Parts: sequence; C-alpha cells; structure tokens
Amino acid sequence: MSSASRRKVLLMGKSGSGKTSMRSVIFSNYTAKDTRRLGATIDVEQSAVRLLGSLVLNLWDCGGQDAFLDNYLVAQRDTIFTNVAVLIYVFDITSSEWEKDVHYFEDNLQALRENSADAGIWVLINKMDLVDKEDPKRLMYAERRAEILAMNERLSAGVDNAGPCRIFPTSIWDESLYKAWSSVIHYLIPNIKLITEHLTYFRDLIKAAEVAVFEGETFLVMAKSGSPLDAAEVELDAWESERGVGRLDRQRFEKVSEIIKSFRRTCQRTGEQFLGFEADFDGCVVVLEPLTRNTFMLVITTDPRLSEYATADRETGPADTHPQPPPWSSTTLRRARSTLSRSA
Ligand SMILES: Nc1nc2c(ncn2[C@@H]2O[C@H](COP(=O)(O)OP(=O)(O)OP(=O)(O)O)[C@@H](O)[C@H]2O)c(=O)[nH]1
Ligand SMILES: [Mg+2]
Repeated sequence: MSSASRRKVLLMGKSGSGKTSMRSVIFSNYTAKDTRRLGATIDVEQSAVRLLGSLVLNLWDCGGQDAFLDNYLVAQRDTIFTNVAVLIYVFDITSSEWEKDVHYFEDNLQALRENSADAGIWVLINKMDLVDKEDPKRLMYAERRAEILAMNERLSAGVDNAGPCRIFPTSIWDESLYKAWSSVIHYLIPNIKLITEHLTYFRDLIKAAEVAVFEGETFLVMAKSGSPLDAAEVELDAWESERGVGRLDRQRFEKVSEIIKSFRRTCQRTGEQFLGFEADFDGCVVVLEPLTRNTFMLVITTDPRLSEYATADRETGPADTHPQPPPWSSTTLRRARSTLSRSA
C-alpha cells in the first residue's frame, strides 16, 4: 500500500455493553481483567490507530448512556453518521432490556443507511462468557442474530450499494473478540486479495501447511494463504483439503493472537524484548517472526528444515548441515518473501 487510507469506524451500543473494553484489549494491551476499572465513556472518544503502516482507523467510541444516544441521533446526526466505513454495534447478551436495545439499534441503523449507505455493519453480541454455560447450544444468540439480520434486511431494502452486515458472538475473555475484529480489519484492508495471493505462492514454494500474516501491534490476523479467513469447508483450496485443514480448529489464528499478546505482555513485564516465536510439536514446526516493521508472519509446516530456511533472509541456507537440500532455492525464497513484505 502506498498512501495511507483513513477509515472511520463507529463503535456504538448501550452503556456497559463492552465497547471501550474491546478497544482497550485490542489496541491498548489491556487484559480482560484490566477493563473492570474503566469508567463510562463521556460523549465520543476519538482515537487514530495505524495498522499495516498505511491503514489508519479513526475509531469513534461513542459513550452509550441514554442522553448521549439521543444526541447522536438528533443534534450530532450528520457529524456522527457521515463518511462511515464500518459501524461496530455492540450488544450485551445479558441485557434485561433487549427490546429497548434493539429499538436503539434500529434508529442507528436507519441514520447510518441514510448517511453512509455503503458502510459495513458488524454486530458483536458480547459477554457470551456469561451465558455459555446456561445456554450451551447458543439458542439465545441464534434468536437474536436472526432478529438483527431481518431488521437489517428490512432497513437496507431499496438502498443502493448497502454494505454487508456480519454478526459475531464475542467475549473479551477469549479469542472470539479477535475473530470479530480481525474480520473488520480484513474488510478494510484495500489490497487483501494481493496479500493472500503472495501468501499462497509463498506457502506453495516452501510446501508449508499454512502461512498467515498478523498485524504487529494488535496481533489481529490480517490474511492467510489459500482460502479466505472465514471460508467454509467447501471453499478450501486443493492443498488445504489434502492436508485436512478443514478439521483444524476454526479459531486457531485468533488463539495464536491471544496467546502471543499475553506472552508479549509477560516479556514486557520481565524486561525482555519480544522478537518472535518458534515451537516444535510432534511432526510440526511453527515459526512466527517479523515480516515488515508492522507485521509478523506465521509459518506452519511439517518440514523440520523450515526453521532454518523459510524465514531466512540470507544468501545461502545451512544446506551443508542437511543430507537433503530443501525443496526450494534460497534466492527464489528471498524474492518471494520480499514480494510478500512489499504487499503487506
Ligand atoms: N463478563 C464480561 N464482562 C465484560 C465483557 N466486555 C466488557 N465487560 C465488562 O463490562 C463493563 C463495562 O464495559 P465498558 O467497556 O466500560 O462498556 P462501554 O460499552 O464502553 O460503556 P459506555 O462507555 O458507558 O458506553 C466492564 O466492567 C467490563 O469489564 C465481556 O465480554 N464479558
Ligand atoms: Mg465506554
């Protein structure tokens, strides 16, 4: 990406639903526990977050107390709802006022479709950790999801270019938060298709199982090789199908995000610098290391030579120490890696 693109992201929903908590966990290195000390947001708190070096998110965290909500819809309607790229609307699944919450959502959706018809709508049904045990089949979530989708369909009918509406169950206590926010970022990155193509080429070159790119600050997953991040099993490419990627945990990358962020916090506490990560499992090697100033690359392979070659930025690999040469040439590899880092 050459020039910085600024995208306005509205963060709205009733007071206490968890908007500032999410923002603080994703962008300010808070733990879920730290969010307990947050106070209610007064009016709108704006912040700019630079991602991938050249994508700037202008985040508008809109305090959700009743008096503010009315103000957004009337006095500040134009200021708030114009030029929006994505509205992230947060519901609290434990709310005892669901009808009222949905009514507010409807008013906001209407204002958004009038002023920014093509904005994407990401609805996060939050605090799922508080109901999961009582409702293991997530029936309440399914009902609420259906209601919101129907409402969006009704309000978007006849709107030219209406942006997509996506719904996610979330909790700040697990990786579901990363899944939802990665999906937003994925939608906003302009050259995601190109990055995915380069990742796939790189994966094929080194015969890795999967390669993924993470944003360096937030550790949100940006893109992966092969099929799209939230692809259904039928969308997997031939390489992934052969290697049984469909059977892997669908939240694996978000789990990596959460683990690495917490590991990095530990490094900060102990005064160590976090440079990367490498692990050997039974028949599988996982390497995470910087790709560019703003990104990390994760490579997962069953080839043990990977740790010495895949991420090597050097003229010759340690081929002498191996009886078998690696399945790629280090020059080709370096070229592919540098094309990939330019696109990210
Ligand atoms: N159990 C649980 N608690 C959460 C979750 N998300 C947020 N909370 C808690 O909910 C409380 C309110 O969170 P905030 O982030 O301040 O809520 P807000 O939506 O920003 O509220 P306003 O600023 O008033 O609009 C905090 O004590 C958080 O710790 C979640 O997923 N699960
Ligand atoms: Mg807040």
